[in-house]
Amino acid sequence: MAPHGLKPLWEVLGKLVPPHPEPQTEPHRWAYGPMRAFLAEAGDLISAEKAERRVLILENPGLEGQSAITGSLYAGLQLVLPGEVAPCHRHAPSALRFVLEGSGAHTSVNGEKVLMAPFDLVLTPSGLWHDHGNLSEEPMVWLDGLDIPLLLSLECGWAETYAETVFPETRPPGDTLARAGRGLRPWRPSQHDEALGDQPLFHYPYSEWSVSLDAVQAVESPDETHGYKLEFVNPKTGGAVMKTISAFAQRIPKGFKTSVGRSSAGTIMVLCEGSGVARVGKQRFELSPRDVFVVPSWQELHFEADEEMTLFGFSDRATQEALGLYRETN
Ligand code: 1HN
Repeated sequence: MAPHGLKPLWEVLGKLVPPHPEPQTEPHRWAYGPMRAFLAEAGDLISAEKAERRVLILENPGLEGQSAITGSLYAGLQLVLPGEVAPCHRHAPSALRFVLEGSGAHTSVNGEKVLMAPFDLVLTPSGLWHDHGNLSEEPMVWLDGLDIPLLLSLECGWAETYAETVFPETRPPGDTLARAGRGLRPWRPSQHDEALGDQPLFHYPYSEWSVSLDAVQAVESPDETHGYKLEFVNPKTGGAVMKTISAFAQRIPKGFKTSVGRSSAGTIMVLCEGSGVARVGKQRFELSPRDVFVVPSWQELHFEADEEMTLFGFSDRATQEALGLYRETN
C-alpha cells in the first residue's frame, strides 16, 4: 500500500488520539548566564543588520531540528547592541518580546516606538511592520516568543521586508500606552488606530504590571495552585494579548509551596525576581533571575519559593481557548 500513499490506521490510532496529551516537548530550563555568554559571542561575530535578527533559538531537546520550544511556539534570545538596527519586516506569525536586560532600546510597531525596560512585555502582532533599534548605551537582550510552529503546521505563513531599514515614525514613543493603556481608549479611533485592527496596545511595562501583582497580594491570600496570577489582556477584546498567544504574570510569596496543577497549554516561563524551585513533571529546576523554562502540556507543575518569586509566562492557551480545546486541573 505504501507506494500508493496508504497506511493502516489501526497501527497508529492510539498514538494519533491518546487519552491525554503526550507531548514531544520536554521540561527544560535554560540558565541565563550560559545563554547570555553565547549571545555575547554572537554579538562579536555578526551584526543585527546582517543577521536581520541576531537571535539564539531556545530549541526544546524533545523537538530537535524544529526550532520550537513547544509544539506550537518558538522562543529565542535576541541581542541588539548600542547603535544597531534590526531592519523592518512583517509576517504572519505574532510575536512578543519580554525584556531581560538593558533599558532604552526600542521596537517600532507600524512606526510607533516602544521604549523598553527590564521585564516589559512588548507585542508585535501578526501582520504589523516592526523594526528594532538601540539608541541607548547598553546592550539590550530580550526573549522573543512567536507562534511559528503553529503557523508551520497550518502551512499558512508569509513574510515581507520593508523597502527601507526603518519604518517612518508615525507617532511619538509611548503613544500606544497613552491612547490604549490604563483602561482608556480613544473616543473616536483615528485611521492609525484602525490600521492596528484588534491590537490597540503593544506595551505592558513592568512598572505597571508589578504594581497590579503587589495590589492583589496585599488583599488576598494566595491561590493554592497559582499563588497570585494575572493575565495580560487586550483592552479592545478583553481576551488574551494576541489571537494565538496568552501571557501572564505570577507571584509566589516567600516560603510558599504551590499545590500541583496542570494545563493543556504548553507554557514558557521566565523568573524575573527572587529564587526558588519549579518542579515540572520529573524535573526539578532551581531558578535564578532571567532563567527560562518550559512546562509542556499536561505536565505537573509546582513551585517552592525560597525568596518571593515574580514570574512571567506565555503559552498557546489563546489558540486552544479559541478552538474550545483548553483544559486545566488542580
Ligand atoms: C522576528 O521577526 C523577530 O522581529 C525575532 O525580532 C525572531 C524568528 C523567526 C521569524 C521572525 C523580530 C524571529 C522573527
